[in-house]
Amino acid sequence: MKHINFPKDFIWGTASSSYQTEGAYNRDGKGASIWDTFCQKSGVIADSSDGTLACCYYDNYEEDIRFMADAGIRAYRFSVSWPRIFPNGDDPAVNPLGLAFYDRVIDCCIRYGIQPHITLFHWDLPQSLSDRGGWLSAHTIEAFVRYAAVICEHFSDRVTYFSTINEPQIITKMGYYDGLHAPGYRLSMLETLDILHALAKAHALAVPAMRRAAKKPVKIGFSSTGNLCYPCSENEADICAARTMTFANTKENILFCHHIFCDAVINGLAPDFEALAPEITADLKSDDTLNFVTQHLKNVWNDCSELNPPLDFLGLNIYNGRKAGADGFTKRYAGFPKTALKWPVTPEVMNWGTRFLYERYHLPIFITENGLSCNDHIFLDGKVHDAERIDFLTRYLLQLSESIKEGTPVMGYFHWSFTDNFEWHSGYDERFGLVYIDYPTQKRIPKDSYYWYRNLIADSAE
Ligand code: PNW
Repeated sequence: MKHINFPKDFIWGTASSSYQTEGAYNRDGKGASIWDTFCQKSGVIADSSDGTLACCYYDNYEEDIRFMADAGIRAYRFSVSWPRIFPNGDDPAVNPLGLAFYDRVIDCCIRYGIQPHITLFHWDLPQSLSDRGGWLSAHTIEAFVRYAAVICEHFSDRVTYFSTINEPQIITKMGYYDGLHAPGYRLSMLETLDILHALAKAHALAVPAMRRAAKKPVKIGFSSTGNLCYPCSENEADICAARTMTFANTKENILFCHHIFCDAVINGLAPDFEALAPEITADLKSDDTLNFVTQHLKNVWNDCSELNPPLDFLGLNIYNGRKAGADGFTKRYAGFPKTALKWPVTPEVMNWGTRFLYERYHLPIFITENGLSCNDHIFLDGKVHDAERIDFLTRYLLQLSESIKEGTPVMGYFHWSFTDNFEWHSGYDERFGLVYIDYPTQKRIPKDSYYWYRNLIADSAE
């Protein structure tokens, strides 16, 4: 029998992001982000909603943090909204009211014994910077580095853990290629990779600037996501195949893989141009040649050996993966378990994903996101019986504990998310929280999974 068994000092946490929870979209001098603007376009958000109110967390943060503390949660990962600090992204002076809000949040965490983990960029790019060239402009990169240093200088007396960017892979794929996320562009795969490179550069320049600005030593990382494969058996050949397919340079993997970004910013390695170029050429809308693509990639990614300042941890956002082996991918049977978003339930990725990524990057790991949307309803007894979430958590955490037993240094787990929130282009219909939000009243109702998580944390401490 396998047991969920975690080290006593394992950090049990929960995660959220600014645009998805805060609301108060124009309060206290905040500028517009690309998400404020994007949501106003018709047809882009499933329920035509936006984040102008979201969870009203701007006013309710204390209630949420108190609920976290009541569950024994030790760490809280949240993001700072860049346009609250610099309304246009690069204003000459910081907005003191923006800093004051996060001062309140952080002081509240500390009062309740919760360790704050700050993410600098969880997708809400100041609209003004986007209008002036966005990530492809050196100016945006400079502005990010300055913003990162200001945040580190101001909060490092109370905060140790900082992440630069959340999921560069989803930013580029969904924001600049599929157009499903802000700013809604549909660039070519080649151009999208230029944006990915710009994010790598912004990260790489921000890290030393943050360390210089910090008042106390800080721990810096970022959160990566992407395709993961797990083996169909424990035979060496199948494990090997799953590893290879995780880091494949095939067309379907290019914009949703861990390794292009991580190889550059952790290992200082350029992408495999020869493998990528033909796949990208096949995707081009123009008749550019293979030569052109190869040369372009080489020009853009020529600085990888300078993109890897030392990091303290690697954040992994893990939701699902594919079963693979020496014979290729395993087709999922009809009726395979899926979450409300139709994401397959594949707990084994927690075990193998963390192992494969540790083998390649050798950094201590935090699971900075994992969770699911399911059909949560308030029942007649006024409770939310989310058995599906408890089942999911049990399976995924069991697999995570297996990886730790095998020696993978996983330091903590941040459940996505603490409360229900604005799920990007899916709007409010998708509910990822341990705590239900009744949006019309903004009432918080802990789901059964909240109590399950509380018991798990208590049991793990024994
Ligand atoms: C993450 N995929 O995004 C984000 O960091 C969160 O803000 C978000 O709410 C959460 O996951 C749930 O969606 C992802 O298509 C979006 O595999 C899409 C994917 C993965 C992560």
